[in-house]
Amino acid sequence: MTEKRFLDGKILVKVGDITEEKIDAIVNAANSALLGGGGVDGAIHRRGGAKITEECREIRRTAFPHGLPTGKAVITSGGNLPARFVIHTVGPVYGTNGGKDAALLADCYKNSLELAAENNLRTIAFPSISTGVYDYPKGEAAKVSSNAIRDFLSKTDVINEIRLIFFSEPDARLFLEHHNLS
Ligand code: AR6
Repeated sequence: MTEKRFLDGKILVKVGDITEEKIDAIVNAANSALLGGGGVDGAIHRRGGAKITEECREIRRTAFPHGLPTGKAVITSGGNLPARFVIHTVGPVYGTNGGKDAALLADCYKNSLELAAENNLRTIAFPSISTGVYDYPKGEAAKVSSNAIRDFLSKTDVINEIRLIFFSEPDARLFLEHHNLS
């Protein structure tokens, strides 16, 4: 699949491994413990190294002793990754939030983008949050994420580029069939 751009070129849709993105920030689909796990979270902590995990531990200790709530986002350095920073957010476990899955997934995108903008970061890459272990249907997630991103870009111009990184070609195609970017 060739890469696709939307919204005046500000959004790039591509297939790849997010840990290889050379960019201001990549977003991690974490869990509330913030100490690593499987999927993209495991890959980011593995490649990023102990510095990221240490910073996460400190965030837990000082700000979120009971864990990062679903939908919220925090930032650490990028450790050994090509990305300068990692923004960690916790997606909803699909079907366990009393009908609030979509609102919580939208919060992940909105809060991650706001945190990037607050830190004067211009470029950010997202994985498809919650669509792995957390079981969010990929077509529905495409609608929610694209709406949240479009809303954010309509309000601020701090962010120059948002890359949406899909781990497989079928996942990227599914996004392209369901998004609301154009
Ligand atoms: N680059 C880009 N996308 C990836 C990569 C990668 N390196 N690896 C996986 N994906 P998941 P979740 C895709 O399960 O559903 C973890 O154990 C993957 O194909 O990583 O939010 C955490 O610790 C899928 O489309 O995250 C949490 O406990 C998407 O990333 C829990 O899983 C998200 O899949 C979070 O579950």
